[in-house]
Amino acid sequence: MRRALFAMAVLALTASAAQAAYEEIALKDGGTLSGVVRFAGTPPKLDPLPVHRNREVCGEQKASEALVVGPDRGVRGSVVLIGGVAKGKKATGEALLDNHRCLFVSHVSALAAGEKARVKNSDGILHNTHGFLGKPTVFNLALPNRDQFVDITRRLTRPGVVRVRCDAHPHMFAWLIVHDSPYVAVTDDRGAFRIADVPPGTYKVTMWHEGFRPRGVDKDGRPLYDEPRTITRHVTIAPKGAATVEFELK
Ligand SMILES: [Cu+2]
Repeated sequence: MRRALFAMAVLALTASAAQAAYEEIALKDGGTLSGVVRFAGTPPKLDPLPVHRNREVCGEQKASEALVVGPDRGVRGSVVLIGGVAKGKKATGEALLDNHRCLFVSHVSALAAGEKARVKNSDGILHNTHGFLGKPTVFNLALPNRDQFVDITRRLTRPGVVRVRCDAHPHMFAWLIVHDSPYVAVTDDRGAFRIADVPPGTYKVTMWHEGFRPRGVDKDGRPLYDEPRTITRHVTIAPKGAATVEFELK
């Protein structure tokens, strides 16, 4: 009897998780969360990444984008996610992952699950854009032609961190952070971000940044870094209020 009850409870949990899809509503009193991610201490100097193929187009080497520290120690490419927003604004953005001069532009993108996402090749050489959600592949796209687009919206229906690489060029890698709501942003060159139209409430806010301490290379010559890191805060956003939060990356 107890086991049967337990099984039913598990089923109920699974069902409620499946039904807890994000709901778009009209917001009247949404607030704003803004802030900055700064590097604490002296940032490590990252070695440039050697280019192994298509040097005539790509050049000899590319700067690593695993850690980019700008003015006032602002960190570019950190992701800030507001957790637990079940109802809120409509996702209106579009993620474009461009293979541009043998780099992924942008190196870090964030979007809501189901929001439009496309991969582009701006170069006249073959790139192969390969995305992994954990171990499994979520997309694997050979893009031989210049100005070729592939829509990957339907490959990104589950929240999570998608690691992207180019199978043709070991120096090329990027990140797509897929969130369960549109309340997510990537920091700019100054380390700043802004998320608007947040329903009033208290939220768990998470800062994510890819690993940047070098850990050598794999057998294909891909650069390895340590694990991504996260910092979590609780933030209250008042009706039509403006909350701020700062994160320190070390
Ligand atoms: Cu490539």
